[in-house]
Amino acid sequence: MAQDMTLLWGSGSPPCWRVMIALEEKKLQGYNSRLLSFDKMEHKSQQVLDINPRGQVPSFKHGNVVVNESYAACFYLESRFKSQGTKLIPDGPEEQALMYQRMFEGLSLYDKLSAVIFYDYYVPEGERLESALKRNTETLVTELKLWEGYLEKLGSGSYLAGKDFTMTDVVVFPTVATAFRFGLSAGRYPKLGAYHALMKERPSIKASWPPHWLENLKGQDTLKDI
Ligand SMILES: N[C@@H](CCC(=O)N[C@@H](CS)C(=O)NCC(=O)O)C(=O)O
Repeated sequence: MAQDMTLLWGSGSPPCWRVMIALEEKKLQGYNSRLLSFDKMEHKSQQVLDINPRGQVPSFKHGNVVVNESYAACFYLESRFKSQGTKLIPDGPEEQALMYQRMFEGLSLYDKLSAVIFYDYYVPEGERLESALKRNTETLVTELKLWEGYLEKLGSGSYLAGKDFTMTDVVVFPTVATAFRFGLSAGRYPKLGAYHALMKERPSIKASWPPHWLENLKGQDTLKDI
């Protein structure tokens, strides 16, 4: 079944990683996996543009179905392979509401994290301001504390939307892992640290861990003091 699926992806890209985790959880190993190089601008190649006119990854195709947005691809896989692998959307209305709430809040976390760790990438040299980066960092700290509080409330050993692993973990974990890769301290954020450690043991996470993180075990220290 998975042979008619193609995923074009980049190492360390949280949106790509979401789709890879979903594919693993839904037991769809064996898909055509094409790792592209951002350095070589392969995400702007014709191969990508043919599927995704934005020239972005993930670019995902299943048979004739193209679904590139990472959240959309994850929902598509869950709905198409509902009874296969891990059930990612709980049945209970309250559990479902929390799952949706947290997964979309995850986009705020991702934006706020990106505004700090990719500040130099997004803002041209002449337009960078220390005050802006400081403000972005404060905004990120507020956001991280919110997530720390959510996990605290759920109790130890919890996932992001409750006691069970859900779609929220599929889409938000890559952002949490990226924060730690950029030096976030598990000492300052112990609940997020414990969640990160718990998730690192999960087979779908191990199988999809960014290859360049494995090659170079040491990440950046951008967030070490926040
Ligand atoms: N909203 C998209 C975002 C995809 C995205 O931003 N991909 C990045 C890699 S993390 C990319 O391809 N950037 C290159 C570009 O925008 O030119 C999704 O969630 O799939």
